[in-house]
Amino acid sequence: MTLRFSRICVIGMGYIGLPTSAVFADNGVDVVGVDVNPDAVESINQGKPHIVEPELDVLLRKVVQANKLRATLTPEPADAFILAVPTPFKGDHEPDLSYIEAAARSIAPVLQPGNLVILESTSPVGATEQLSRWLAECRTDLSFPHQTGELSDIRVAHCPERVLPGQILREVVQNARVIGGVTRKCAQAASNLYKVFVKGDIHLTNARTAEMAKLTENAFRDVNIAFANELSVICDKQRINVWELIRLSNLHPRVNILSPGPGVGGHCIAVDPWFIVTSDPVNSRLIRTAREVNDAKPRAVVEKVKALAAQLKEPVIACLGLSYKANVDDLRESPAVEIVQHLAHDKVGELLVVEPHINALPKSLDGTGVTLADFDQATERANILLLLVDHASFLAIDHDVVKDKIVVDTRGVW
Ligand code: SAJ
Repeated sequence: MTLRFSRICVIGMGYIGLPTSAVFADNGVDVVGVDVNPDAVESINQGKPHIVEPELDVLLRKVVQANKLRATLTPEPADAFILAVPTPFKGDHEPDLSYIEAAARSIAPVLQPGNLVILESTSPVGATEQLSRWLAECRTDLSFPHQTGELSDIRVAHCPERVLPGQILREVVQNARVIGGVTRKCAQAASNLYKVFVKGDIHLTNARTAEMAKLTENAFRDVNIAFANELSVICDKQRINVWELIRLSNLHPRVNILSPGPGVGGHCIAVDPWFIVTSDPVNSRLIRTAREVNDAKPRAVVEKVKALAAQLKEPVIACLGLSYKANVDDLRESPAVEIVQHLAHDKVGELLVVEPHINALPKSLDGTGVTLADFDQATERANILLLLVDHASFLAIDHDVVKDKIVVDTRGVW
């Protein structure tokens, strides 16, 4: 059975679901975008993204005006369904699959024989098969690949996204994709769908390998950043400039150390390695330790600032950047937010936050006495400049302005 995809339904209009929907729509597919948030649905239907991602506004306006993309609160029948919902972890770092389960139960009533269901959300090993089981529970009249293999009415596959926030529209098209099917035909069907716009190579495997591949990529990065962060703490104690050290060490042809920072943030690298650790705690010692090293880094920055502030009569600290990395508005799991929270809690001094990508401080900083300031105002008033995010607008600082200030540059860019 060769599937033709003229209409798809995407569940979850977030950082992945919305750009993916817009790109499908731009390539001629009719897309129904589903989200539980009525404000997001309304905004999308007006052609306005409710998230910040370069060039998404122009593309969304185009496909909404062309009637190729429409958002709604409930799933509708389609040739294929893509689930792009969050997979956070719970208090004990166990993955929370409740959003996937809810999405599965919401599409089950509209499934028809021949449909393809794809899980895009980063997921622990086994989640795609579990998705197939949840769908089967709701639709006993249909057969699913974990039951009847290649003969199933419905195909189920995992196709993890690998795009870099800030570069999503380019990477979603250009990156290679790993597609894992519950069966081979499931993988092939998913591959046919993504070929609508993906220019990178598409590699087929089974669902478990595809799930693990995605977790492995982010755990690899986490472990390597942890190495850099650990070095930065050691070097501080040894009075060695870690940035110079890394630059020199990286001259070796087989050494490539990443950059230390204030910690690791975002909803991917700081989260996904835990899906490996909780699935096999005994054998994942290195991956767990890397998480712990990176999670400890914000506290190390706070202690450094506290020691410097203690030498001043009236410390005024300009905290530059709140997002989890440069040139995005995303504050999720941001080490910069955590550092500002600790500084406020420990009453280290007056705190002025500069974050050009937001208009109001996040709720987590409510009632802390922290104020949002503009760059010139904050850098002029402060006696300590704490660079937390290497936003492009912070890089070209006038060195005369900072020369009699105490500078803590967590990104090594000044
Ligand atoms: N960071 C450092 N030092 C470095 C590199 C990064 O401290 O040398 C920090 C960043 O400041 C940030 C965090 O790590 O706080 C993560 O940033 P990132 O740009 O490395 O990655 P993300 O989280 O924006 O996106 C990652 C990407 N995965 C990999 O590069 C392996 C992306 O391709 C994935 O699609 C995404 O996770 C995801 O959705 O899983």
